[in-house]
Amino acid sequence: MGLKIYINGQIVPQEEAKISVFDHGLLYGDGVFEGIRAYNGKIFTLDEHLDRIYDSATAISLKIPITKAEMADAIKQTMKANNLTDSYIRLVVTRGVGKLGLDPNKCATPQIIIIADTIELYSKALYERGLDIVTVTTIRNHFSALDPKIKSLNYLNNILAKIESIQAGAGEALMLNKDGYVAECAGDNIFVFKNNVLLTPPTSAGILVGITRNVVMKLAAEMGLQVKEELMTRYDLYIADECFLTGTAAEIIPVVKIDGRTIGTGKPGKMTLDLLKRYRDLTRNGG
Ligand code: PXG
Repeated sequence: MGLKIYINGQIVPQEEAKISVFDHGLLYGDGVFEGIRAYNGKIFTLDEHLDRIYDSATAISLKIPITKAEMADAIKQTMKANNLTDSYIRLVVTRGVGKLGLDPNKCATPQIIIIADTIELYSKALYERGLDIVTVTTIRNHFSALDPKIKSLNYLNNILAKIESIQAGAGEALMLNKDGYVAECAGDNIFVFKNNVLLTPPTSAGILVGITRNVVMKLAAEMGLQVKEELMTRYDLYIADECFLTGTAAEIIPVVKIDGRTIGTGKPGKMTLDLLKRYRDLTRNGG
């Protein structure tokens, strides 16, 4: 079954949703994106995702040609055209069509693409068993090179990390920053519990400021837990009581092994599962 795709103000069958080979999004990875979820017909944390993609665009001097309200409307129209209530929405804004050469001024208009698809979830078994992750040799981009806060179409840093973890037979790739501090995973943020305190790397460690990360920190604070953004080394992960990853698609996924070492009891942690339950309640029932 073909999807209906939003492309530059029109909703068309996926076969007709095409972009030029001269789009700088393709030629140079020049563009930005978002991954958003909708539950029961309601788009979760839409404003936060819109703020992030407009900020990402601003950071690369790309002016998105429609307003946030128009973008929100376009997303809703795309979901409706596909009859979706539970969906993974991929928003892409490319620099647009231009002559060869890096200069973004060669491109007249940014292209806006919205894909609303069904979501492919990690298996239930994985949530029950927990993930096995490994530290990879690919370090997270330094903010002076390409700030990880920008969710750009340049995802090779993360893909190279992902390839390493796949080759190691692990479920995710743990990335350190250039100073050796824990940054994040290839496509998820990382958290640990130690002595009932929830710890996660600060944004200054060089990470994508995950929207799920922010929601989880808020939920934990509401549960009366102490939450700290702190620089961590692998040591802090190895001695943790519990560990989990967060992301729009994965939500909250327990981690039970890091670099072959068992974390905590080797089973998904109690507090992690409690947080997951609350997160699912919030996303599906509004809390
Ligand atoms: N870190 C990185 C590097 C990410 O790309 C997250 C953390 C989690 O952020 P959110 O805001 O989702 O809590 C991400 C998430 C996709 C896709 O295909 C998107 C991500 C990762 C992998 C694939 O849309 N972004």
